[in-house]
Amino acid sequence: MQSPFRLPRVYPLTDVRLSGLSHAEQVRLLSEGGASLIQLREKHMPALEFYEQAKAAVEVAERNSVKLIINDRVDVASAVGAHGVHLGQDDMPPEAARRLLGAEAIIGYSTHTVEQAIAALKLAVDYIAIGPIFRTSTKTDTSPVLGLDGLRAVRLAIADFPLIAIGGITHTNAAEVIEAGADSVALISALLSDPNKISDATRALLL
Ligand code: 3NM
Repeated sequence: MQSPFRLPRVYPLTDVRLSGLSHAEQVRLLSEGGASLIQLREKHMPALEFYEQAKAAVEVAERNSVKLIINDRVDVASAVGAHGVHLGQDDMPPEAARRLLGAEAIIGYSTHTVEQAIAALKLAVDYIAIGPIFRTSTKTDTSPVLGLDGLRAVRLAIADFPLIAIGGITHTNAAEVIEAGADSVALISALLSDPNKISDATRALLL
């Protein structure tokens, strides 16, 4: 395992349908608001369109010194030269992604229970995400809500391993999520639901 990956406090994920904006435009606005690590999350586009959008987003990210992580698609991450990939429980195993992307790649991994979080410590991953912490309408097939107590239990179980909390996180509850043990909060709707306020909403969380 490499030296621990330092997570920024805020980890935005893009959503083209929710924001009505391209991935590159979202990366521009999120980085203008101070984000330094952003995940491109795309569940609907054909591969060609996502590849082209991801390539454009990488260019914007490089100009702004932002690290870009691609959700699910190891092939797209490699093809566009992203900093890494974020994998779910049903995606390609992290070890296989590591072989393809190399030792320097940032590999994140979604977990939804204490047991999954503990199991993830043995994998070739740089951080784990735990969720959903609260109810969310952005993702429909989520596991049961963990709440802040569930998050505390995960933190206790994984010691100081880099941990992102996701699911229903807002400007109102972000501080208590960090307080309960997350190194970082991952957000979609709280940052993107008003496309005219993406930079402001990001900046407000980083204050
Ligand atoms: N993953 P919002 S919850 C993408 O539990 C995602 O792993 C989750 O969106 C998990 O910030 C979620 O709008 C949706 O609630 C997060």
